[in-house]
Amino acid sequence: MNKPKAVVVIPAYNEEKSIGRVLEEIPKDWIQQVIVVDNGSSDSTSAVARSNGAKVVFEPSRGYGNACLTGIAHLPELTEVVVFMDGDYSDYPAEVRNLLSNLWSKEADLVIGSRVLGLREKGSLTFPQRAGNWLSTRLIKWLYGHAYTDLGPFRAIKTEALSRLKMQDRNFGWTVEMQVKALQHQLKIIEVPVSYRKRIGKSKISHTLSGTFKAGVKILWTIARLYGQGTKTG
Ligand SMILES: Nc1nc2c(ncn2[C@@H]2O[C@H](COP(=O)(O)OP(=O)(O)OP(=O)(O)O)[C@@H](O)[C@H]2O)c(=O)[nH]1
Ligand SMILES: [Mg+2]
Repeated sequence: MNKPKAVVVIPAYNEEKSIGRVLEEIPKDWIQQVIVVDNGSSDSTSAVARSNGAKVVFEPSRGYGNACLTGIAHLPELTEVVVFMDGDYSDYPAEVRNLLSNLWSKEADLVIGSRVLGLREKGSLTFPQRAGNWLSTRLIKWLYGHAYTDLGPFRAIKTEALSRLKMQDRNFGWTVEMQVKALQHQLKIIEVPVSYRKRIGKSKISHTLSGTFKAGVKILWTIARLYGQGTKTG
């Protein structure tokens, strides 16, 4: 099959224990380059990433969205597809093949890796995460008529479509911003099941009470805000 020129962007904050394994397992025949965005780590994330063949760029301002924005600012010219995945080894890097082959063969603009449709290690998605996903995707269905099953981080999007979305969110609202804007821009969207497991290293967001709460509020607020903007601008 004809393959797109695809680049992986991995936001990483203190992931020295996991990032090497993530990079090792990314299928080289599908990916032109891996960009690890070191989000101000105090450990050896960047050294480990570099020694595993990634290009490392730095984003000192913390926040998942900030790291993704910096990653896409460093895409090589002519990149056709950008893949996002986490650096904590929760996603299965080899499944990037499935994301890309579906995106390409179905001529989609955006492929969401759905952890809800895939195989999950017990405890890898917490109850508040599942409830938050359910609530957010229901709200999106109600507002836009499109049924997502997940807001997972593992996804692939055509570069040209991504630039039309003019992404802005600097932290937890990034994934939902992309999905809502994709609907507002009438992108062709598909989902494929992806597997998910417990992260390597200490949980920073989803297994902490304050992280879960902040992320949940930000996600719901982002859906409401984007809907408001969309109705104003038509
Ligand atoms: N928490 C956090 N993660 C960041 C930041 N910048 C980049 N990341 C990376 O973003 C990805 C997702 O963050 P995670 O901490 O795994 O978030 P999560 O999956 O919701 O929760 P846990 O895996 O339980 O910590 C990881 O690769 C992080 O290293 C940041 O400012 N904060
Ligand atoms: Mg994680």
